[in-house]
Amino acid sequence: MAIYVALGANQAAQYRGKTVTPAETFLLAVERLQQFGVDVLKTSNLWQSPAWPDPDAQPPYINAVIAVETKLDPHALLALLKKTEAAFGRVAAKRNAPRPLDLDILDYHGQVINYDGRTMRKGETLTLPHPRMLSRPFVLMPLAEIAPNWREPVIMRAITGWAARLALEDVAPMKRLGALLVPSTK
Ligand code: PH2
Ligand code: MG
Ligand code: MG
Repeated sequence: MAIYVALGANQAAQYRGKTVTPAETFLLAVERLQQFGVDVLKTSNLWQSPAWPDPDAQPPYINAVIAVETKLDPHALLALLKKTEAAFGRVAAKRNAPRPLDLDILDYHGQVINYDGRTMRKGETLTLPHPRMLSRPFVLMPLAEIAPNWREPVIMRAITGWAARLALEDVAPMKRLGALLVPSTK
């Protein structure tokens, strides 16, 4: 069992005085995570999909999933992800607002934290597994690439089962763009 982190972006980022595209942002962000004690074991392809839930109001997203290992506990890892988002110009905004970088912990060694099966509990900052990942093609498709045997840790349903529940109209617009080429630390 590993730790899985989802990456998302639908805006250019500002990083060290330069404007960078979402694909460049992912590479730089992963390098930065490696510098702060996160080993990257596997990376998915990059996937493009319409912004959910409002595809006409926002640019499409680029998404990917990485498998990592780290000595950081879930809360320390979350803090590092938030700091990394901020380093790429992410500012606090409304839920689902366009963003230069989103880093979400999907699963941390199967740990279940603050989870009620559907939503983020009010006032909680960390919910595991990620409560909305199971209905999102832009999370499930890249996760399935690198972890075809993954199971949701609460009811242990396989990822293939979750993917089969997705609506075709949500899956059909997904476009696979090619690999996220991160130098592995392992
Ligand atoms: N993330 C969101 C909201 N909507 N849509 C796509 N296609 N990809 C995302 O990563 C995404 C989204 C909030 O985190
Ligand atoms: Mg997110
Ligand atoms: Mg997030």
